[in-house]
Amino acid sequence: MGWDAQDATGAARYPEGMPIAREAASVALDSVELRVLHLPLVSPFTTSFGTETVREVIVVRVRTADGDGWGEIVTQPAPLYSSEYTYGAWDACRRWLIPALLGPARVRPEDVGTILERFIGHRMAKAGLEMAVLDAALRTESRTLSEYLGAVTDRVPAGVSVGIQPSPAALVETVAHYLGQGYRRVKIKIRPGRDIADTAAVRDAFGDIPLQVDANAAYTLADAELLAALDPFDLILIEQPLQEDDLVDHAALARKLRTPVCLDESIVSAKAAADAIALGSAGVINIKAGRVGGYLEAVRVHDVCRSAGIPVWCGGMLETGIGRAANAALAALPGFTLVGDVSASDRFYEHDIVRAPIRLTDGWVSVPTGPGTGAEVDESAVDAVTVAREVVRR
Ligand code: SMG
Ligand code: MG
Repeated sequence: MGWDAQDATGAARYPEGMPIAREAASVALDSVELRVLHLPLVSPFTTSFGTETVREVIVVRVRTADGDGWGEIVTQPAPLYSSEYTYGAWDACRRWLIPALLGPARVRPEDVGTILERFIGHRMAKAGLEMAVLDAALRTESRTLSEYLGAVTDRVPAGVSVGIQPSPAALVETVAHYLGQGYRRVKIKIRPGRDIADTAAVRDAFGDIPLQVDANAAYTLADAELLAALDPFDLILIEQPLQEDDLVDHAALARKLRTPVCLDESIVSAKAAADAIALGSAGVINIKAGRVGGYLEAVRVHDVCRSAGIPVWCGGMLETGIGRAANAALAALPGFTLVGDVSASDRFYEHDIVRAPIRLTDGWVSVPTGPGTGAEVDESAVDAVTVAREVVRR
């Protein structure tokens, strides 16, 4: 199954996919291991929340009677992107979520969400646990995550998310570096004071490249006029200009802008996506499995958007090779008609924790073909960056 060429907006068209029955094997969980990793970034990543130089992330390993599965909890160290944060997720997992999962004799990946439903929130934690169970279950069936989720293509175009740089000139230099590597769409981070001039600098330097901006909730509706000044730059979209819970204000803002408004932080579930669409708060939606509580809910968000005619793209949370492989599979679903933040591992990491890190081929990323997520974890690489470890047993 191939891809059509991108159109001028950076969108890519997919062939129609056949719906699949989504049911995987059940597994008998013996234990769940959590590790906090500190993975150094190749360069600092600055957003409207601040700067990170090390990716602090949790990896999950489930041990089952039939083999292991790995997942990733994409929280940040501090509750800035969302209310979740590393050691909050850690505590929720060890105290509540993992004991609940270890209750039944066997679990199917499709049961994880239901088992954990009574615990409010903690979506990234739930997503990482579900991913590990899904990985283990699909491996027992020698099945790929992409086939299970309903992928319709074997490669996805790569987009890069570029953090705020010391100056617009430095931003142009950084963007040139990524374009040189073949990235097919550029997203730049903006915040008040680093918006119009940065966008203008990139547009002036590179002409009509597919370009979009991400504000990470740094503005209010009072900034509508300022944000309308981005309209002349022909951006694909502006991502999450206002606060997470500002659906009504986003709808008001969308009416004032020519640039499509895309929601990221606000879309925490398929229901939230349906609400945002009904309110007119989003013309585009960014799908991140962690933010919505797992890859299964991510597919439900995709399905809601697809039937409403709302284009989606796959977001990123600086994933390790585990989540990066899973994202490549998700991004191969038919509704993902815009280029996502699906990048090569070396965009963030010199040493990933998997044996075959995701890489770029002519600006594309291959959808993994191995069983489960397709990521083969390099345990010694994991050991080298582990700063905390706990095993919760049945
Ligand atoms: O994984 O390529 C990536 C990062 C993409 O910009 C990215 N993510 O809001 O979309 C977003 C940010 C969240 C990162 S946590 C500050
Ligand atoms: Mg975002």
